[in-house]
Amino acid sequence: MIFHVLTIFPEFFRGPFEHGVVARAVEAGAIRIRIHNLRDWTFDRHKTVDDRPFGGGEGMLLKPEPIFLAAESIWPERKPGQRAVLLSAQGRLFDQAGARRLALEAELLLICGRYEGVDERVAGHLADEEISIGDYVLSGGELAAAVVIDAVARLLPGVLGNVASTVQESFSGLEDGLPTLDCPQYTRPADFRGWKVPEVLLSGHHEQIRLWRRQAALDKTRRLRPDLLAHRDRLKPAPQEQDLAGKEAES
Ligand code: 4GX
Repeated sequence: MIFHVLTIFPEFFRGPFEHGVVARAVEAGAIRIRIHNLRDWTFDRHKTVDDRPFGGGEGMLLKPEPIFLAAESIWPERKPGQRAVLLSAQGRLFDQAGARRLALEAELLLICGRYEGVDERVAGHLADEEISIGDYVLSGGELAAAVVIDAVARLLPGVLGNVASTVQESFSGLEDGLPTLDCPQYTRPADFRGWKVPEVLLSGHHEQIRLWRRQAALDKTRRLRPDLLAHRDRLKPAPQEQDLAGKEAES
């Protein structure tokens, strides 16, 4: 898979991809990351990428022309499997399902907004979709693009040594086909400052360990991310209603 990034801060991407899984994926040839400087598609003396909003208002917007020219230079004719994504706080929320979906593409172009935003014609007529990595405001799309690349790259064949590790963990762990958080995990020492590892994990009883882990994952999800289970309960209302009916009949 090829990741293209369009940015006014190309230096930003030197750091994040020099280490870890993404760096190894590049070295192994599983992915390519090409950073494109938006100012390369400006033709005035000052390499202007921004301008004031029509109708007035605070701040500056990225102009459409350099962004369209860059995209048309990267992909002279747009083919299936070439997907352009605008990172913005207005976008659809990025999640593990979104990462799995993008991992099916051949090439991604991640367009990083800056300033107060980007001329809306980029979202309307160039980007295939607008993605937000979370409900908070970043100072630019660069960190968001790095997050998307990391989450997508590790799903690609040949990137992670252990394929099973991509299905076991949070948000992919299938509990009735829906995500839960990871179960709590422990390593040595079995007693750290008096805080003991749950006995069952030291027992060697694989079936008991499996049951404990499933319950612990559910408990932790209920405590920290009840929204994930609310989703599950909405999709499977029947047993709950039966339970309630039973309880009402008892009392
Ligand atoms: N997840 N931001 C982008 C400028 C901007 C505004 C509008 C395009 C359209 C963000 C996020 C995020 C702040 C990045 C605004 N670009 N991006 N920037 N949350 O907050 O992705």
